[in-house]
Amino acid sequence: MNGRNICAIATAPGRGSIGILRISGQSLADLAHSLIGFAPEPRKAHFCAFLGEGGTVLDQGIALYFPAPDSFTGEDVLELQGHGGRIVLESLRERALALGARQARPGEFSERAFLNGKLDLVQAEAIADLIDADSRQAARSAVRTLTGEFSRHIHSLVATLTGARVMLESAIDFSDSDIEVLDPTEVRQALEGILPSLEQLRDRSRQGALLNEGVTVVLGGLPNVGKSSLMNALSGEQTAIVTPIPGTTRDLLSRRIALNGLPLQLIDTAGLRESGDPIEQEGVKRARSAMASADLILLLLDASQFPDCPGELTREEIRIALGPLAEYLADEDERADWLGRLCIVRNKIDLLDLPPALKQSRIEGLALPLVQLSAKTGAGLDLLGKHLQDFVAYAGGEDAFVARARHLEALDEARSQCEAALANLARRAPLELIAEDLRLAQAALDRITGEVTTDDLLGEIFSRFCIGK
Ligand SMILES: Nc1nc2c(ncn2[C@@H]2O[C@H](COP(=O)(O)OP(=O)(O)OP(=O)(O)O)[C@@H](O)[C@H]2O)c(=O)[nH]1
Ligand SMILES: [Mg+2]
Repeated sequence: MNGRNICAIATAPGRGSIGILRISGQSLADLAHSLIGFAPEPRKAHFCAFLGEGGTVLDQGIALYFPAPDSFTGEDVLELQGHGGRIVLESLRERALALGARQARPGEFSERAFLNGKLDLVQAEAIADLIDADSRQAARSAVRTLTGEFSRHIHSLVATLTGARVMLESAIDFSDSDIEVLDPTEVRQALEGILPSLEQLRDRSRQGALLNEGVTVVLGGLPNVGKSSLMNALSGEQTAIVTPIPGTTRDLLSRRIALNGLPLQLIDTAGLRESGDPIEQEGVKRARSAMASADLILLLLDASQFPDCPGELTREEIRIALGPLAEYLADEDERADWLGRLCIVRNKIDLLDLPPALKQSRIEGLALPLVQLSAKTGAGLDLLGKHLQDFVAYAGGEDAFVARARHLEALDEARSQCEAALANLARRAPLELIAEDLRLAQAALDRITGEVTTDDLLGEIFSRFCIGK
C-alpha cells in the first residue's frame, strides 16, 4: 500500500509569502539529490536552490529532510519551503512528479502516518477537525484529542476489559476441571467500574461532537409567531422573508452561526398548520422532519395572543404550542425524547411590555424551559443564548473531546455490551456468552482508535482531508 513516493503542495492555493511542497516515501535520497543537488542532513534547515531538469533553478528556499521513521508519516519526508506563487510551486510539483513521485490523494500523508503507527485513527481525525475548526473551543478540543488524551482513555478502558476477558477465557478453558477459577465478583466489579467511565467519556465526546459538528436548532411553531424574525435576529442578517401574512415561509432555510463560540445550525421552518395548498403541505412535512432530527427545538408562541397570562406558562399556551406535535408526544417511546429537546419561546413580548426572562416552567408534570423575548427589539436574545449553551452543557467546552458520530455510536455499543455482560453474569449465563459480550465491547472501542478498521472506513475518513495533509 505504501508503495510510491507521494507529493503535494501543502500550503493553501493562491498567492502567499511561503509555499510548501511536501514529499513522502520509503526512500527519498535520490529524489532529494535531484531536487536540491546534494544529500540533505536529517532535520537540518538547508537554504538552497530547488532544481528543475538539467539543473535549472526553479526557486530557492529552505529544504528540510526527515528520514524514516522519525517523521510525520513514518517514512522519509522532504519539505521544500519556497515562495508561495502558484507557478513556482506548480513547477516544483511537476519536477517531483517527473522524478517518479505521484500526486497524493487528500489525507494520504495522514493515512500513511496512521498505517505506520504514528497516529491512531482518532488523532488523525483530530487533525482534520483542527483544520476545519470554526471556533476556539472546537480547536482546543481537537488539540486535546490530537495529543492523545482521548485515546489514552479508550486504551485504559480496553485494558480493564481485557483483564475481565482473560479471567473469563481462562475459566472457560478450565471449565472441565474441578478447579473453581472464576470469581464472578471480580468480573462484575471490573465491569461496574467501566460503565461510569464510558458514560463520562461519552458526555465529553458528545460535547465535542456538538462543538465539531454544530448543534442543530430548529425554529418551529404556528404560522406568524415570528420564527423567521428570530432566525434573522440570531443570524444578524435578513436571511428569511418576514411578512405579517401567515404561511410566509414554505421551505427549510438554514444558516450556520457562532453564538459565543458555539457553532449552531439554525433552521427556520414553515408554520405548522393544516393547509389545502400542496406547496405548504410539503413545507409542513419538511418542518416536522427537521424537528424530528433536531438537537433542540425552539417552539415559538406569539405572546400577544395570550395577554392575560404573562406569568407561568399556561395550560392554554401549552395546548397551542404542543398541539401540532401531539402525535409524537402521545407515543410513550418518543415522548421523553421530544420533551427533552423542547424549549418554549414566548416571542413578541414588546407588544405586552413583558420583561425578558428565562425560567423553567412546569405544567402537568412537564418541565419545560421557557424564554421570553422579542425578535423585533432583541430583548431576551442573550437569555436564549445562555439557554442554548446550558443545553449543550457546554460551559466553555473546557474538557470536551473532539468527536464524531462514529465515536459516539461505538461508545454506546461498548456500553450496551458491558450492560449485557453484567446482566448475563447476574443470571449465571454460560461464560461463553459473557465472553462474547465483552469481545464485542472491546471491538467497539478498538474501532474508535482504529485497531480494527476496514478499508471502506479509512477511505471515508481520509478522503475528507485536504490535499497535502
Ligand atoms: N411586535 C413584534 N412583532 C414581531 C416580532 N417577531 C415577529 N413579529 C412580526 O410578526 C409577523 C410574522 O413574523 P415572521 O417572522 O414572518 O413569522 P413566522 O413565524 O416566520 O411566520 P410564517 O413563516 O408565516 O410561519 C411579522 O409581521 C413580524 O414583523 C416581535 O418580537 N415583536
Ligand atoms: Mg417564516
